[in-house]
Amino acid sequence: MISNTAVIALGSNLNNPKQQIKTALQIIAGHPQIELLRTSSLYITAPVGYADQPDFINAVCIVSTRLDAEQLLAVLNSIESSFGRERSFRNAPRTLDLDIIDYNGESGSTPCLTLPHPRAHERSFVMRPLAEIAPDFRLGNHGRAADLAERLGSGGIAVTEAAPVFSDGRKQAV
Ligand code: PH2
Ligand code: MG
Ligand code: MG
Repeated sequence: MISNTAVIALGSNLNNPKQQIKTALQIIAGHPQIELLRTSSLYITAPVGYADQPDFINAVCIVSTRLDAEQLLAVLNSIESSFGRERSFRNAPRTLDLDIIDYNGESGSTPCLTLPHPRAHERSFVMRPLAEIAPDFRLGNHGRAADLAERLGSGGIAVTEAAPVFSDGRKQAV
């Protein structure tokens, strides 16, 4: 089987964000062509960019998948839509945001997807959860996740709940 590794960032700040993130992880884990390898804790984070909106819950997961990057993006976009995501304005509050941060360490752009995610390395709400589950992960040419997280600091971000655990007892599953 062709196996690809992707890092996905999850974010929500509307309608019970913790539950949105946990349910999204469950759906990702249950997808026939996606295997959830690792899940970070859930973090509560101050909004970055457009500030006049509720705090976010953020998490990061690492998956193995047979889907190519565009197919994975399509799956994530359809999960977002099923959560009632509406796209009103850039950085608007959202029920669920699923971003591909990295796919096999590839770099490049299509009209829909830029890899690695062009802003992830400057966002502690992505880098801290990623550093928690993969400190040595190298994001593009920006260096190690743990170093990036350290440099960005812990202002406006705190762990609020441990990583969900799968009901069958598998580590890091929902
Ligand atoms: N997502 C954004 C913009 N700002 N701020 C936080 N704390 N968490 C997010 O997930 C987030 C954000 C655009 O996707
Ligand atoms: Mg985003
Ligand atoms: Mg997005």
